[in-house]
Amino acid sequence: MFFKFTTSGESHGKALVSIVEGLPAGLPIDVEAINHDLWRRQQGYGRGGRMKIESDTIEFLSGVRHGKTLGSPIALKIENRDFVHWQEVMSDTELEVQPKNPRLVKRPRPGHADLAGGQKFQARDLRDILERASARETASRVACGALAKQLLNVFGVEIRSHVVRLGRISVTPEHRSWEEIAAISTDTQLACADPSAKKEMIAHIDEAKENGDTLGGIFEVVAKNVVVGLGSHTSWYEKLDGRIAQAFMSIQAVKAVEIGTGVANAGLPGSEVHDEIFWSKPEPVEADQSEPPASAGGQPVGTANSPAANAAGSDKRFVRKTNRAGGLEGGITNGEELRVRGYLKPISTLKKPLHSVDIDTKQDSPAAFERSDVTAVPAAGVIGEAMLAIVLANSFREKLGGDSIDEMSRNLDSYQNSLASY
Ligand code: EPS
Repeated sequence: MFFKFTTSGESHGKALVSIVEGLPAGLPIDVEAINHDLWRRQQGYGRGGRMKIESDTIEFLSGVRHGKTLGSPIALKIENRDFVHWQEVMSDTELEVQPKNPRLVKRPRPGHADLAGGQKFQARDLRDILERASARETASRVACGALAKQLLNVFGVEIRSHVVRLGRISVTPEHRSWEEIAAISTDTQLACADPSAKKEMIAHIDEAKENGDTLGGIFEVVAKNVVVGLGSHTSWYEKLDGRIAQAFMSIQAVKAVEIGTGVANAGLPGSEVHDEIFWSKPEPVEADQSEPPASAGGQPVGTANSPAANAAGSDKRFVRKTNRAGGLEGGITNGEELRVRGYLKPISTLKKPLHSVDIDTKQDSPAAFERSDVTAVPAAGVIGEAMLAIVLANSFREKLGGDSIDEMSRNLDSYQNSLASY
């Protein structure tokens, strides 16, 4: 059984509902941890007024009993508190009397799904499109991702994220070690490893808000202690980098994905890109290894190969001194930290609207504006963690099978024993 999830729900509808399939039986569920991730997603600096209304928490409808998974599909619900203000506009039954303010959307926002979706689905009220295209849906992803994280935690996998760039402000140096990223409080409104860049980012967001504008940026998600051998080189659809890219690109506003130092690697010779392999004792990772040697353009290795990669009876193992590949070679995890970056375009709802056209009158008109966020980059880090967790949980299920968490753990032990004698 693979780890699968699906979400349903409109931004201002009654609730977001998700179904998660493929968690083994007997996994203890920590509801507080799920709600904490939902809270983190909502805190992101630059969110609009909506976040003052919502306070996301989950309710399990099925699949969990006495605090543990049953191995059956899990249904969970997150209420939209804002729905009380939208009951007529979002009514699921036909209205006999139209609301005083039907909040019809006729002026598509450039960059949003409004126009292309309206044309495709023949919607004369673009609200039919935007309600589902909205990033409100990512609350569901974070809840499902938090469940995936709880499976991964059993196998020692940890996932964290941080903001690398916000608009024109970048963290310097951009590469940050696991220790630096893990030291960032999970309660922060903007997870940034560089306090002075963080200050500038906040000022930049305030300035964009003042100007009625929006900002994009880059977030990085890092997974540590990922076993060697998830994903496969054998078929295009099994390559884990491809699956991660799809998962990240599906996050609203993400327009590019980078694995390791993939973007810079395209401009360097192979001798400065590929992570050389050694057979030796793993070197202790020093916190100040965050700055890669400029000439090599490489990243220091955050963690050595999984302990399972030890040869039997030896404390030597395959090691790499750099991790420019971001933990993936040939679409297979190689035991190094998984490092994935998502690049977001600025949010497409601008308070100072861009030029658009009324879909009925065809007259020039400013694009629609209701209420919006200035930036979603800090929140996107939390969503990226969830998407990476979901992809990895699926890979663990593929690799290890098993109906219960105990059976999965036994299967991992057996696989690690085979790695140890390699
Ligand atoms: C969104 C617009 C804003 C965001 C919303 C996504 O909502 P509203 O139009 O109700 O103010 O706050 O994000 C969320 C509600 C959320 O939970 O992330 C959009 O148009 O995509």
